[in-house]
Amino acid sequence: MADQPARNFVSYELQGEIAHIGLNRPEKRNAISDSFVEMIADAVARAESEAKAAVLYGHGDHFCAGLDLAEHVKKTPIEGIRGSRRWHAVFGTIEHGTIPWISALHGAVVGGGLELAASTHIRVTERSAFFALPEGQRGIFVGGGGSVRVARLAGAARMTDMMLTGRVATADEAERWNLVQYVVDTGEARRKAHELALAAAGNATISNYAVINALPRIQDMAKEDGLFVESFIASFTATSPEAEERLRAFLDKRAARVKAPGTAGGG
Ligand code: 1HE
Repeated sequence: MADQPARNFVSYELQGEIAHIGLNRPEKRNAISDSFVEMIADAVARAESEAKAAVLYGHGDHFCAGLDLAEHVKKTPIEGIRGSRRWHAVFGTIEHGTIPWISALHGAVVGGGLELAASTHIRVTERSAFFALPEGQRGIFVGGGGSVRVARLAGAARMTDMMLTGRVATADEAERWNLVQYVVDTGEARRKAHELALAAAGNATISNYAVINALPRIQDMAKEDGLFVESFIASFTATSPEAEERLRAFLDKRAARVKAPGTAGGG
């Protein structure tokens, strides 16, 4: 193994109801090795069990430099498949778990780092960040879900450009390409991600579950199937005890109103 599994490459902190999970191998730019993937899996499981939302960020100057290339020089084909499928499984627990995940991006968001960010539900980036898929330059292909998740965010044409030409996107380009939803100043991503996580944590748990699990699946369905499934989920959530209380609170004028952006309490 190219890394020392004895050290934990993932920091974990619970701030109230929000878990903060930090990729913590800055000396290798948070490159993800086999043991690192397992540490991410453990942190995700812990956040799922005790938090209402989670923030994912990188320690040091970069979010993540992707796959640990040192470990992959001499892998056999079947070992490569096992590794890729393990990334799929672990990133899938983020994407299709029970709590919303917000990633706070800065520096390099590259290769598997972008694939990891794409498995979170909302991406916040600092202006300094840069986004790339240098797999072609390394003689490999995406293996952490990028051909599905990154392509669905940015579109296959943009991903093809990034992979064929090595194009490196700025934060503003990443926002235009739908790779990220928020661009903030340097040093601000984690704070903004926490603010968004708090907002999401304030929703009904069942609504959040429906958003993160039903919405992507409905996207994959034919239109009529999607509408059919939507009705069941809408009815299931609306008839839950939590919905009854929240609907009652609105009608009794105990719940916050939607405010226009720029007004007190608005976005
Ligand atoms: C690494 C890795 C890594 C850095 N695997 N060791 N990813 C890439 O092709 C990106 C490769 N990395 C870079 O382009 C640069 O390192 C960065 C732009 C991210 C950062 O640059 P910089 O100047 O801050 O750092 P550095 O000097 O290049 O690297 C510092 C150390 O980290 C150095 O090790 P050292 O022992 O010489 O100190 C680097 O070798 C090491 N390092 N990145 C291993 N990725 C599931 S499929 C996903 C497929 C992919 O992710 S492909 C994309 C891989």
